[in-house]
Amino acid sequence: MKKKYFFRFMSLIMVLLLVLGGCSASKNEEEPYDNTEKYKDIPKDAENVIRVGPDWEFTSIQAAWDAAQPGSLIVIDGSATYFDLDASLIASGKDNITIRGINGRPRMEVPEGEVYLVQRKGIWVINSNNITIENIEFTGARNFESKNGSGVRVEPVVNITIRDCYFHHNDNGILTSAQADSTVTIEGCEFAYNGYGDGYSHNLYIGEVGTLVFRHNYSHHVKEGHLLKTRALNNYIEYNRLTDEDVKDGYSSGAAIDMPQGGNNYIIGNIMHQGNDNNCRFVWYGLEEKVNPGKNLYFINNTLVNDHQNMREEGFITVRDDPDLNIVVINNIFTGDGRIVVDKTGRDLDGLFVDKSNIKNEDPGFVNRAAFDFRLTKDAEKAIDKGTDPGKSHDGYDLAPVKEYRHKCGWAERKVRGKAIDIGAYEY
Ligand SMILES: [Ca+2]
Repeated sequence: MKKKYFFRFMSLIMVLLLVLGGCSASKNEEEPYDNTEKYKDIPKDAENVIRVGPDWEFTSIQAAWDAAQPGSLIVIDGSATYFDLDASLIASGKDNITIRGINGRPRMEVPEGEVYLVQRKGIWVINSNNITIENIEFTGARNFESKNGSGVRVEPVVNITIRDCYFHHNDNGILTSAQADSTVTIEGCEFAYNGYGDGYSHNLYIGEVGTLVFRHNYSHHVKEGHLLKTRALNNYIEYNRLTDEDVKDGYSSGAAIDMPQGGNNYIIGNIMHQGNDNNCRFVWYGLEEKVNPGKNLYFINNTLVNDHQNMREEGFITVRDDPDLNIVVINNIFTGDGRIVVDKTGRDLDGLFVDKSNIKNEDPGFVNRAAFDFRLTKDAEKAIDKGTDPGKSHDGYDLAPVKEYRHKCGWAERKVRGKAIDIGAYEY
């Protein structure tokens, strides 16, 4: 073989080995989701950019807001931490503004023991419409009187998007007011170690808004409150990881999802876990007196794992006592003790809801249950190709999952492989 051809041949072999090696590595290890590239720098085509940072024209977020106009992009240098006054913001007087961390994730912090909060409400108080907040960390929002300090407090405004943010060690991560014509969109965020500990503050608490869209978030380790509490009329809760994990120092959720007013709720492709302690509920629907007009609960392709040892009489899903409820439960894995759907009085609703292709009280074979990796192994025969096409909701929403949660705070496309859709939040 001529030298030139020999080298070409050898390079081809090397490429093949790399490709094959790459495939076998990704089969068993979940590659961490990474979006740092997205927030590296100011986009080249961005107009009306206002910069905050130690080396830029503004050092406080509020000063940057005051200089902004509708349509502005406020960027915050992520190489710094911003404390108290420099961190705080009352967003009011103008709409349609994006605030984004770049060059790392900037941290807005109220140091421990201090009580500095805007209007005693939050590190940021949003009183403007159509605001987008991206890639910011909020920590230390405590109000020792109301016990309701929030990383971000949203007043009655129309539409807010909060993306790729991290909320930890606040009374509430996010707390929003009621606003019927508003859509609250929260995606790619992490919530951890929030909650005062009295059960009235939560990793996040959405008021009575029109619609909540909650996608590929990771909510875990809340103190006594819920991993997600929402009073929205319509809730699209898709492809999230809502897990208690190891229960210690009182960080244990009351419920994974509490929807006290019920509504039209689409819960698709989520992973949920409850640990072994007193609080062991997964989903509450419409258990308060005031309820939303919608009576539809779609629970599709979720994976729930209950590590509580004494929950046989409890329900994975607890709903109010109402014969008009439309409860549709398809393609879910329920691992551990518990009935699937019970009402508030503890009555088992078996036979009174749509119940198709669910795995009940069994472990179908997860990649690593102890490490909360609930993807399927090849031995998960009861789950693989055993799902049912969930079809559409009463209002035409496509119920089949199109994504999967990727740790952490990310997602990947979900395509049906094999003969049919798999049961649970992951397609093998
Ligand atoms: Ca399949």
